[in-house]
Amino acid sequence: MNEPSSVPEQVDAVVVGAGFSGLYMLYRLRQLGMSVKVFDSAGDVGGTWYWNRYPGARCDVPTTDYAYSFDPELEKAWTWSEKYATQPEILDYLRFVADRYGLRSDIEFSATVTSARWDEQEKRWRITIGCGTEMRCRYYVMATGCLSLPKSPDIEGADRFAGQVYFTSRWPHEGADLTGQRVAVIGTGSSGIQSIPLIARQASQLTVFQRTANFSIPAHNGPASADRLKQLGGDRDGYRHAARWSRGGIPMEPTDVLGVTAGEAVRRERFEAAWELGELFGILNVFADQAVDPASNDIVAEMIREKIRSIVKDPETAEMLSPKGHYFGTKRPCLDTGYFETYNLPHVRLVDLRKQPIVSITEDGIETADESFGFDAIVYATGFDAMTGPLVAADVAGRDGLSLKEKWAAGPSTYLGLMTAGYPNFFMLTGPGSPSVLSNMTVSIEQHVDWVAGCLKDMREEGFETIEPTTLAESGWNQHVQDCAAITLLPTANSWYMGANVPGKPRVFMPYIGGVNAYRQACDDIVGQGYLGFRMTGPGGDRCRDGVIRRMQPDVAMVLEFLAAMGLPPMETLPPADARALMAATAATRPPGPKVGEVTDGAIPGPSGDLPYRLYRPAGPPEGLRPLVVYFHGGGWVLGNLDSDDPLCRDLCERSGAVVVSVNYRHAPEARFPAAALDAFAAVQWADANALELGGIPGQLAVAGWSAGANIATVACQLARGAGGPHISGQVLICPVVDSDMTRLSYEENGDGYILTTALMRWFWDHYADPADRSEPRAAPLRGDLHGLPPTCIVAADFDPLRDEGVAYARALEAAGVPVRLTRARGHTHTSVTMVGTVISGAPVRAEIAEALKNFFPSAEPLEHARQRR
Ligand code: N01
Repeated sequence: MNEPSSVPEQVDAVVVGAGFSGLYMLYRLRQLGMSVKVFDSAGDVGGTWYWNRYPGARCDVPTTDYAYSFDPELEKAWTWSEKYATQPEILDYLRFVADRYGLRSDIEFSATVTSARWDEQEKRWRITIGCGTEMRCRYYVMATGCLSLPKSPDIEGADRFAGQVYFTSRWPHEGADLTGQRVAVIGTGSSGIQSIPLIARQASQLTVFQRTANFSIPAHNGPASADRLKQLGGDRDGYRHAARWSRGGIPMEPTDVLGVTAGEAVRRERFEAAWELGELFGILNVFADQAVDPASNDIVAEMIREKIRSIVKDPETAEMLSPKGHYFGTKRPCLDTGYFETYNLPHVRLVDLRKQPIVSITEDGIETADESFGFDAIVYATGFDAMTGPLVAADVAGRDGLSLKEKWAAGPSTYLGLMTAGYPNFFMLTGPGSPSVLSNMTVSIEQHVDWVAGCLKDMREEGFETIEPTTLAESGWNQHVQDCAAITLLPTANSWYMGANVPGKPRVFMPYIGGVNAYRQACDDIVGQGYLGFRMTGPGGDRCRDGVIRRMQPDVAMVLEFLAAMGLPPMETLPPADARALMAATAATRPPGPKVGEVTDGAIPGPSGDLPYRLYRPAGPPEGLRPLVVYFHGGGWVLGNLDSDDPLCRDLCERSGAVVVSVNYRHAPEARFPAAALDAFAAVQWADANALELGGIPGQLAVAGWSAGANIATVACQLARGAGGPHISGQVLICPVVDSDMTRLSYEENGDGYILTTALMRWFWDHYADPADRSEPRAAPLRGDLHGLPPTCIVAADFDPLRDEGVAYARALEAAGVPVRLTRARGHTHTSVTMVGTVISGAPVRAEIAEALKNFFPSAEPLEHARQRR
């Protein structure tokens, strides 16, 4: 592997980029004894800090944390002067690092890599630099950064302007003297917000063209935080370790205070503390639910708007500067120094492009729909083609000649943001699908570089020459990245995270939002499992450990972790009364579920005494008749009651628009098989007979249930079919128990660790039915005659021991001619789909259930019509 570096056209590794990531990659590859060549189109090291020299450019992560941590001696040798260092100081730091480790000798500056092609014969990359110099390498690393390709100014007439034109991302090295000039700034992202106060100091007139008002908080710059310095000084290793295993790459305890339930005083106190602290991760951590719950998010957003109104004197300007239309944190918030105050200066004006869009840039200024402006200089602070831009721009072609641009035409596809299938030995540092821009970049960079270096070392030791992810592993990771984003509000914004700032770019959430800690764990787990999801080849043979590293929905995994940490006793070790009490205690702490029009309790005459029921009527005119759904709660025939499934019933009612009647039935072991099933049938008969009184449309009756409740729901359908009525329009069976056979594969795969366990299921059966009765169709409806049953919606969850019997029931019903909709609750457990308000990823499944319910019924009949039919 270690070929002599005197052969210039062939090295072990080529790295593109000499910023934070490229420099450290070079350092680590050299440690492995590899020959390396780094190319950068810039004239010096620095990456983003080489180019972004606009006035006011600073980091937005405290510099104590925004630095390398790989060498304690380096940390001792460098002292930052401010809490947020300026661009010149950060650039000095990177120069200092390059010199300290003698890195420059392997870096070629002002050299742009124009193409990279994988040569399958040679198992090497052919790299073209500039106009034609060629180079070969075994490993090709793009350390090109996430925000390095400026977005072209997509504004009509941009090339016509005769005055000075500046881009914040390509600011002249000699600086720009704007003294006494009439200046326009277009764009109010971080670059605009940092530069506007300083440009205002020079310009005679400054006009800011704002398309989207942005959230910004004061940086309160000054000396580095004494508290942080003390922590670092006291226990550097502990501090850096905590950063590596934190959510964002900075040691910080995530709050568990919920915005929606906190009192006004707590809300205010937490917000003011974050405002005073002046750190992005602080303001993003005011409430635990602000990134997922619109109501909580709005509390923070409104408090920021209040601050803006208190700073900006002109109410109209203050209103224009107050962000609306996107949730706080869904576009990257900014840290500023006197940004909003700048608009109090008499020579500064804000133009709202939502009200008067730019029509064209002209020779001497800017024309909007309402006005013509004359300028001496225009500053574009219009952002970047983020994350994918620099990667696809580099003309990378993989094994089959397919360019990365073509492969990613519908959005980036990576394994861990590190590699992509079809491109062997091609590594991206902080690529799409990794925490990157959502984290402290330096921590994420070090983790990526260390992972790549570790991987190359392992390959060498095991005799492999190439590595590449499998398509299965890659699509699994892409799915996980999207699942993590989908439970947050972030995909709702037109942000550069979504590619929404570049016209025509696919709308895909690109960074990994699951956290630096979760991501690091996934990377470590992959290595621990023999490079799961990677194919390695070499002279000694091939090795492929195919698979998906994270299949569970992220919020489901969090709930499981939370429950495991509580250390509750397994239900099956308790007497039923204690198990019921435990279930009631945990249910008391969960969110209540959505509001519905009306909730009333009543009693049904059952076969041996009254059965309590709770009726949920959707919002709307009280006299309107609705389809009726009789619902049975879960709990293994032993546990549960009207309260246990209350949030789920509210959710079903609200989503489907049906009247839901939740019926409590007799429980085992006090009332064993077939008591629960007979109660269910009696309840359905009663509901049918009393439909009008319940607000239901006669003849439009469905049943639904979860787990054992789904068992008795479908048994009731079988009994109704056998008895010739009542007519049931459809059945919804959520993770149903339909068989007593516990040998299916899903029991083997999911029988332990996902709340409903094999042991618990056995406990349920033992309480409910004698072994001799368990194959009876009223206990195991899969074994019954399924002909003539109503249209069915079955939910089968991936991590449920009952998954396969649910699927088997769906297949058997289909074979019997019953229309079936099988909904796979991907990444869910037996219980998680029902956790309304806690497990956000369950919402799309419940939406599907509601859709199925609606489809069971013909469109609602007018009231009079229904009454006549009765
Ligand atoms: O770019 P941006 P940026 N007509 O995309 C507007 C990092 N960073 O360079 O929001 C009119 O955020 C655009 O409007 P809209 C940081 O991660 C860090 O400021 O698309 N306006 C927006 O207002 C940051 O998030 C620091 O409606 C147009 C602005 O231009 C990322 O880099 C400092 C337009 C672009 O904002 C990017 O920040 C600087 C058009 N045609 C940057 N096109 C630190 O503090 C775009 N806009 C470390």
